[in-house]
Amino acid sequence: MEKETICAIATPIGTGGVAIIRVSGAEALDVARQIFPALEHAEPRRAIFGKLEFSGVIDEAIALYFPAPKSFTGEDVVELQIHGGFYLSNAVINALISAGARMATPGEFSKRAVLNGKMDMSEAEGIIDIINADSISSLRAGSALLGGAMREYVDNLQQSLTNCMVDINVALDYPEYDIDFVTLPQVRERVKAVLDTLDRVLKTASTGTKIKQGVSVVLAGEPNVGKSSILNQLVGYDRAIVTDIAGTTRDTVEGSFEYNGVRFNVIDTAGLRETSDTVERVGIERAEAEIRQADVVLSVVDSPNKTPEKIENSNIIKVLNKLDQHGKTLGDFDIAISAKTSENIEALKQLIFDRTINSAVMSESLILTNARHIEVLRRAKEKLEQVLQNDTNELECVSVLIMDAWNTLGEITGTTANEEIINAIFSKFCLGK
Ligand SMILES: Nc1nc2c(ncn2[C@@H]2O[C@H](COP(=O)(O)OP(=O)(O)OP(=O)(O)O)[C@@H](O)[C@H]2O)c(=O)[nH]1
Ligand SMILES: [Mg+2]
Repeated sequence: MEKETICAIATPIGTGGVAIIRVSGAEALDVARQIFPALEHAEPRRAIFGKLEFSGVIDEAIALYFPAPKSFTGEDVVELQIHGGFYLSNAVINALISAGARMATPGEFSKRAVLNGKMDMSEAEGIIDIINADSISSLRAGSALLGGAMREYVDNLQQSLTNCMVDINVALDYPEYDIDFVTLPQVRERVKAVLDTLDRVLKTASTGTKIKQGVSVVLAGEPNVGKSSILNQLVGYDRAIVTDIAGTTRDTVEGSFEYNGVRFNVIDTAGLRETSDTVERVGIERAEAEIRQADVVLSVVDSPNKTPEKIENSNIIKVLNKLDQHGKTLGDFDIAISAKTSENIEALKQLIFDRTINSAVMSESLILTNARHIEVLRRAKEKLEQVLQNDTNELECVSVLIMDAWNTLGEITGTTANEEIINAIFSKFCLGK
C-alpha cells in the first residue's frame, strides 16, 4: 500500500456551488481533521456537517469518511464538500498539504484503487471513458468496461489457456502415468477456439474506435457548391459562414452531431481550386490533409453535369447538392440533397452512418474502443497463431507460446503489466480521479 496521503480537487477547476476535495491514505482522517475538527466524531460513510477552519477562515462544509478498505481507493478516504470557490478550493488544498498530505498526481486515486485490488485496469479505464464520453454509444462502452466486461473476457481467455498449460505440463512431467495425455492436435484445437473468440472481438475494433473517437466526416468539393451549407444542416445551426462568393471558407471549420447514438465530427474545408491567393492555398492544403485522414469524405457538386473532384480517400460519398435547382436526377451520385430546403439531410446522415459504422457491432456486449486493448489482443493473437504453425511441433514450445499469450492478455487487466505501463496509463487520467 502507498504510504503518502494524497489530496486533490475532484470537481472541475473553477467556480461552482460546491467543490469536492478528496483525501486518501493512512493519514487521511488526521490530516482532514486539522482543518475540519468535526471529523473527530466521524462515523463511517455518514455525512458530517461542521466548520472548516484554517488560516483565520471559517466556513461551513460537509465531510464524509470512508475507512479502508471500503472506499474508492481501498485506503482511508475523506471527502470534503466545500463551497465551490476557486480561491477557497486552492486554499483548502494548501491547508491539507500543510497538514501533511501531498498533491495527488493525475489518476493517482484510480491507480491506488487498482493497486489495492478495488478494480482492474480495464475497469479504471472505463471510468475515464465514462467521463470523456460524448455520445450514448461511447458512454455505454465506458460503462461496459467499468462493469467488468473486458475483465471477464480476459479472465475467461486466460482460464482456457491455463487449462491448456496444465494439461501440457502433466503430459510432459508424468509420462510414466497411465492416463490419456493431451496431444498436440488437441492443444491446437483448443487454441483455435481461443483464437476464434479473439477474432470475434477484434472485429468490433474498427467500429469501436469510431464510437470512442467520433467518426470524421470531411466535406470536399469546388468552391460554392454548398459545403458550408451542408455542414450547417448536419450540425443543426449556423456553424460556418455561407455566402455566394466562391472561396468563402478558407480554414477548416468543425462541428458535430450525434446520429443513432454515434458522434460524427464534420469538417468543412476550403473549396478545391487552382489559386494564386496564398491564404486560400494554405487552406486547400489543409483540406487535402483532412481528406486523407477522414473516415468518410462527402464529395460535393452542385450540378448533375459536373464531375466530382479527385479525392484521395477510399470511402467517398458522391453528393449532389442544390437539388431544389435541378430536378430529381441522381445519375452517378450516391445521394441528391438540398442544403437550402433540408431535403434528404436525414437520408444523408443515414448514409454516412451506414458507410462508417457496422451496426451489427453496436449491439455486441463487448466492443473494443480502447486502442491499448486492441493492441494487446492483437499481440496475444500473434503468439497463439504461432501454435498452429507447422514448425511449432513440440509441446514444450507450444507451452511457452501459450504462457506468453497469457502474460500479454494480463496487460489489459493490469495483472502482468509493469510499473511503466501502469504509470503511463494513469497519467492520462484527470486530476482528482
Ligand atoms: N439553391 C440552393 N442554394 C444553395 C444550396 N446550398 C447552398 N446554396 C447556396 O450556394 C452558395 C454557396 O454556399 P456555401 O455553403 O457557402 O458553399 P461552399 O461550398 O462552402 O463554398 P466555399 O466556402 O466558397 O468553398 C450560397 O449562396 C448558398 O446559399 C442548395 O441546396 N440550394
Ligand atoms: Mg464554405
